[in-house]
Amino acid sequence: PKIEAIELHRLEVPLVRPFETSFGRETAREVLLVRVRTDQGDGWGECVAGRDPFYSSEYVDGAASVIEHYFAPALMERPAPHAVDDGHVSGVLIEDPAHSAGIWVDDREQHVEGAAGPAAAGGATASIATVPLAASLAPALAFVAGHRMAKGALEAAVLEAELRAQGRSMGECFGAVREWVDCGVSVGIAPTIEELLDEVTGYLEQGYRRIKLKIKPGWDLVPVAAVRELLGRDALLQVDANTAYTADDIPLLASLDPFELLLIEQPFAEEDLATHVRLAEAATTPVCLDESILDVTTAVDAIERGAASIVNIKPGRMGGYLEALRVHDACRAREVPVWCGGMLETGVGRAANVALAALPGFVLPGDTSASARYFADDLTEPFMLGEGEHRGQLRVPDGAGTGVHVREELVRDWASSAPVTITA
Ligand code: OSB
Ligand code: MG
Repeated sequence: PKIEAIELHRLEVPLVRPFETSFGRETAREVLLVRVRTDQGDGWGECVAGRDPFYSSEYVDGAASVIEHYFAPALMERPAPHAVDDGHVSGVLIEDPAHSAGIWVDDREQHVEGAAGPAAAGGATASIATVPLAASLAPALAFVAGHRMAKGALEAAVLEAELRAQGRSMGECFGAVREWVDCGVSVGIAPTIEELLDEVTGYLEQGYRRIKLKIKPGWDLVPVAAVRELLGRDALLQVDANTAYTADDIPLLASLDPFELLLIEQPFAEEDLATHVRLAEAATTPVCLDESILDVTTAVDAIERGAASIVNIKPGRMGGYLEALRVHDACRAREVPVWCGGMLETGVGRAANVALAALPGFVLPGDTSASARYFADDLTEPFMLGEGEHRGQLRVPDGAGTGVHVREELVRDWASSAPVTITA
């Protein structure tokens, strides 16, 4: 396929309940959707950036801007004006034999198949070769530093268009080994312990197979003790600090050990692997990384240093699903369990996440909750938890592309600004 146009849609979708973390409180999800139009059909991708640069340095305005001013022109065979005028970027416009569109390729050529080392041989990474247009995105966009969430949204849209044209599902492309995936739920910081227990009780009644509590200094030991007591010893319980702690808190965090948590997620700063290593040595609870895992290189480094024994895979944060496949394969080769994280995605992003979570290395329940946990009405067919043996699970979509359809009337109704279209 050849990319003919890229559309950016900005939406504001109200959440059914406010979501509070150590870095802030959200009452609505600011969504950036990318639609890629190709000569063989369209694809949608969802950007996971938040409204504010609090979880990471990326945020929605920045993602929309970098796509409009750098990525879309580069993919549309138009030299990015800034890149050429400043002479900062040593990109070259080439004809890629895999498809008819010219693409920008960075001189500093990055990821290619096999970049993950031995772990990349075979495994899910092998499927990258079947989607050459999507695979051409990361190298074509590498001339821009960072902005992984923006890159990931574009790649997801291109991947969807390419798979729809091939009549293949994301699950099939990624190498899904199951039709249903285990779901957990991420529970925000609550105003009181009583309200926290009410919320958790509701999720248990709905069937969720794992509870994740958001923690921060002052909201850790007491809520963890209360929820562990509610759940009983056998239920899966884990915590996520979103970088709220420092090395001084290692004894406090180690005192969570008796609660037999499945893992503690990202207690320290994104850049600070060393303090995560120290906690891993001081505590029995496994340390899991989220924000620190930018790609397969940082994942392997964190594992080899002993900073993480479990990895949260969020494709959007790693620049896309294809890099997420590399991280999956690298972790699997090292017997490191992974699970699929979430960023309060609508059905567009959720569909692809659920397909990814069906890979063999995803051995822990993900933050792939049902649509109703987030929104009164989803942008796509709603994701609903199964019943009977599928209680607490979501079914992996098997239609072409994401397997779900975007309700375009809602994209219009919920728009927070006019859509932007970049054409060749
Ligand atoms: O750290 O996992 C996180 C939401 C926004 C930003 C960061 C995180 C989260 C979540 C929500 O925990 C997970 C979900 O989508 O249900
Ligand atoms: Mg997290």
